[in-house]
Amino acid sequence: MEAPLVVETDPKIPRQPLPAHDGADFLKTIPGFSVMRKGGTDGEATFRGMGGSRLNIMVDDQNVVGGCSMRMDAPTAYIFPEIYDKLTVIKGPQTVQYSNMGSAATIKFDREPKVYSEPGKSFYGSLLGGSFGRHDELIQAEIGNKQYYGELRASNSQSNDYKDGDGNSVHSRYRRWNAQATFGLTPDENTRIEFSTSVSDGWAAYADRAMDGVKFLRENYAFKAEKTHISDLIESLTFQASYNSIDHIMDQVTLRSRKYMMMPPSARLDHFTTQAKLSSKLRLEDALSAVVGIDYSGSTHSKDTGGNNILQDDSSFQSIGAFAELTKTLNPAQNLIGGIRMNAWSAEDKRMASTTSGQTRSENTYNAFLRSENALGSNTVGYLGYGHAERFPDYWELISMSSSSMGASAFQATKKEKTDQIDVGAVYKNDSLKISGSGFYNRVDNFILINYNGVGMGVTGVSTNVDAETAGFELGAEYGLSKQWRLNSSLSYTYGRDLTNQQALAQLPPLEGRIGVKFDDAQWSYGAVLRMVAAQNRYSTGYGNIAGKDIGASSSFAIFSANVAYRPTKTTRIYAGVDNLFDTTYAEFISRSGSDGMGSAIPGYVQTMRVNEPGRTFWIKASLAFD
Ligand SMILES: [Cu+2]
Repeated sequence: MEAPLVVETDPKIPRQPLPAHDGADFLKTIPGFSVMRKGGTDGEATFRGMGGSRLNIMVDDQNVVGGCSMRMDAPTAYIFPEIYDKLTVIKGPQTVQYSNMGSAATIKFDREPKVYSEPGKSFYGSLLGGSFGRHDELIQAEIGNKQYYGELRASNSQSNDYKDGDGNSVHSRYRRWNAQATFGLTPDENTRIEFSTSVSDGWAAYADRAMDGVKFLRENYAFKAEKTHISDLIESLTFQASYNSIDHIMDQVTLRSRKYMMMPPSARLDHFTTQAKLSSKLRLEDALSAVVGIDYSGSTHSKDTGGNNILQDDSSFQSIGAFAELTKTLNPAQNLIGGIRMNAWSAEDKRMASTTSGQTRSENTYNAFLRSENALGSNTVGYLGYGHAERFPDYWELISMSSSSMGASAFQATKKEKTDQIDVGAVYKNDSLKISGSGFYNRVDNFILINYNGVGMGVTGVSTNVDAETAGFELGAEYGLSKQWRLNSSLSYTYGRDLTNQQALAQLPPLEGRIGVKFDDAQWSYGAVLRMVAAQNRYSTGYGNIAGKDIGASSSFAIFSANVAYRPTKTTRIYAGVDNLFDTTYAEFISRSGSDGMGSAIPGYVQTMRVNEPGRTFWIKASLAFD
């Protein structure tokens, strides 16, 4: 963490433990994030215990939205971190620039297209091999000159079932591939017009449910035009538009022997999303700048009725928003940043069998924040902010989780969620020591809590509104013992309470700490990481979010991992590591139950309380870059 509020990192640098080739596993290496495990990939990321649409997850400023009504595909399932150039996490409701404002955090995976002053080309490639038949391949090629540029990025990742620390195979094999192409025109220094397209697909076995994902086809088209240095007032004007489609099929046939004759053998679900945004950076005075804009997003979800492959719409959502975010420099040591956003939402229930079939609901949401960033002496920067974020319920909360066992729909009854949050933090830096801390407290009115108790045939969970509060912190320290030796550590915790039901707020991860040591002489480096997680005894069985629920207490664990890296030339890197060296058997508190969703084992696999994490894993990775 370089700044107290914003975490930035380079997704091309390997992480430990080795992430699956998806965004959630990658985020897990950042303090404050946890991942709910479902199998080998497609885990659900949460930040400070908040997941789903409380996290605004974007690639190149577009929202990615999964298609599965059973939440097989979190947005991060379609994000392959290594093909992006930069990952940014903005903690708390402390920006209003992006549509579907995330009340807990804003997470951006971005490409940074090269600017060419003369003809050039570059290439980056990496190969990875690991235990359990894991192998990843990735290429990125760029070419351009003063007038145009082009990019190709492609990746493939595959793994067999992994084994947990007890040596039991987990139903978790997967494959994902992705290809994307970008073409840009730069007719002059201040103009950029860019077209991009990407396609990805894959399949994944799940250890926590009765079905597996056999198709996750995503197609994406995006257009972006940007003009900079227009006048003294208008620093830039940007227009962007995108189209996304997800075609998802899950079944209980392809990756396992069929078990439930009363269930449809397969289900198909499609999600189409269009987004557009016009924004401008303004310089109002020397010490006052602004970003203002309007945006639109619309989506339609459809599913087949019982495995017949005939798609019918079950819902549509629209939102139109406007925002302004201002930065005022009061003096060299203090900036004030504030913003407001308004969105007009509407949603239609298009399900045939629903007590609210054909009904529409329309509602506005309002967001605002204000924060002060201060230099506190020469080595310390700090901030204090307040944010108010209103969140319209998402597809899963309004449609997937809206029918009670009595058949009544919560489509109209589920209220929008309102978060009021205080964020505070500071970073201290000198030559050998860096200490950072961030903390928060919030009160959430109408927190959308999913109640999975009393589920029946065809009912998974029901959206309810409760009042809740959470508070927590992330701390980090890095100390240089010498030029070559560095120590680092982090600690994170979130406490939460459901004030309506007078119980623990569900799905909050326990206290977690990490200690790392690294030796680096510029050619060779050696590192080791100890990750320690406390037991979680605060839980509310049967309550949770759109992706999972509490199933009981969890035990503490400590996992030791080690790595070595070698740089034979300036552009070649070879990394190797062993994760979970002592082959410990463990599971994360928020992970899904290790049964088939009907309370019994998947045929041929051992049933565990939760989906266990991988046991000892060896991996080696090589990357090569040249211009
Ligand atoms: Cu699915």
